[in-house]
Amino acid sequence: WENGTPHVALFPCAGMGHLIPFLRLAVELDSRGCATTIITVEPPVSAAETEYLSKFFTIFPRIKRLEFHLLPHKKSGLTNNDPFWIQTERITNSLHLLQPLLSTLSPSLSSIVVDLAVLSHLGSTLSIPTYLLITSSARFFSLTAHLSHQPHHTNAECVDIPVLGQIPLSSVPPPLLDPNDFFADSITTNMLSLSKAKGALINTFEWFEPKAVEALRRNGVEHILPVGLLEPFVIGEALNLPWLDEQAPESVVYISFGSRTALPKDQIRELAAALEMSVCKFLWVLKGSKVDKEDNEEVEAMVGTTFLEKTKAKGRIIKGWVEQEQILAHPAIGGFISHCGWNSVTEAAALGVPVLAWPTHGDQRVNAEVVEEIGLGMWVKDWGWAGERLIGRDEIADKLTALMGDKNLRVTAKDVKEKAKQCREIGGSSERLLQELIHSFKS
Ligand code: BUP
Repeated sequence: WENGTPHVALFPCAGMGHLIPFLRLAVELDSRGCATTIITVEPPVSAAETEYLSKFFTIFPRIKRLEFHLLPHKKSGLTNNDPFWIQTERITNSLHLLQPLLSTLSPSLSSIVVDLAVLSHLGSTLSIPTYLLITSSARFFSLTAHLSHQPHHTNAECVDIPVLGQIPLSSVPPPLLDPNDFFADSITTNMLSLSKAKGALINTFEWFEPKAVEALRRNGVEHILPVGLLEPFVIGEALNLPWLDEQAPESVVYISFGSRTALPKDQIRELAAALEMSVCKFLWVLKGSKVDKEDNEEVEAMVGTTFLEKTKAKGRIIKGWVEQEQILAHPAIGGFISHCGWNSVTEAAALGVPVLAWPTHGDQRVNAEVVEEIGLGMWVKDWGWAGERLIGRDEIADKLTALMGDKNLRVTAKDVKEKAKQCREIGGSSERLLQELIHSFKS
């Protein structure tokens, strides 16, 4: 690295949904002349994280890796049963070991971009500018900002956020309303420390979430940087799915519930039955457990051999990691049944793929509201949170037909794609913010 090159460290917490946007940002900074270091927590929770990181550093040798070895998990009095949130708790308990590690970096750091979960601990100890990268929607960030400052500002039906409007209580993840839950505690503590951050980067763009971005700015979160949609990169080989290549344009629905959601077994069966009933072709990424290392069940046992026999010509099920962004970019894909993890939403938006939102937990119902409002997709609100009720095969098949047959949705989804592209072009709203950010790293 040349003298005077700004050096930025990026610090994602747990899970692919956090790692991927941080790595995308790292590539964006690297390609614009920043020296870049990724802090990787050791050991990661999932095999996907280990494998993805190893490929990443081979493909981008200029980006450096700083391994941060965690202390064993210390149980607190808070409720925390999610392996990825347990990892986050473990990270926060180990943070005092990070600072000495950071001071060994050369050239010394000009800035650090961190996940929200570590802001309150880290922000006060570091003497360099600290930025956040928010891995959810501006809408969800707005909601957490509001609830952290006005926890009692909810009524039986909704949370009323100035400028943004109402978010129904049914969209707020229940753990966020439980002060004894680690999720709520972490979000509140860190949101109350927002002044420690010089700015909050969000993987969204002004046109996509105008009210939420404005609400954040007007409700006291001043330095909001909607720099998205962050550009994906190719990590593996080119997509090798000959079956998909043979399908007609926009005829296949892609189904995925993200890297950390396994649908209940009976729900998997109903979804399979719906696919069998439907005339629609499908490509389904199936998961049997929250953490991939524990996912040992064979596809046959999960959906039945009869289903596989009967749907041989019209669909494929894949277990394990796929290149989702490349699949969504494939001309044969015409719809996406998605849990609405924010990265999946941004990928559908960037590629103009209509979404049938099927949120399961966390920020996903709030993200589904964004999808519906902008016209990128449809959503059956009363399907509820995962496991709340069994969604029957007829209902799913009906919605799938509606998704794949909705010509207007295809048109609006393509418009979203065009708008996403424009804001990343020179002079576009996101590109301008990214350039300003890099300029501030240099000064
Ligand atoms: Br599964 C899977 N391949 O097989 P989300 C996911 N992905 O590329 P999540 C693959 O992981 P959080 C696979 O494209 C997206 O970039 C996908 O992030 C990619 O959901 C990312 O969509 C998944 O935000 O994370 O995994 O539930 O809970 O943090 O939202």
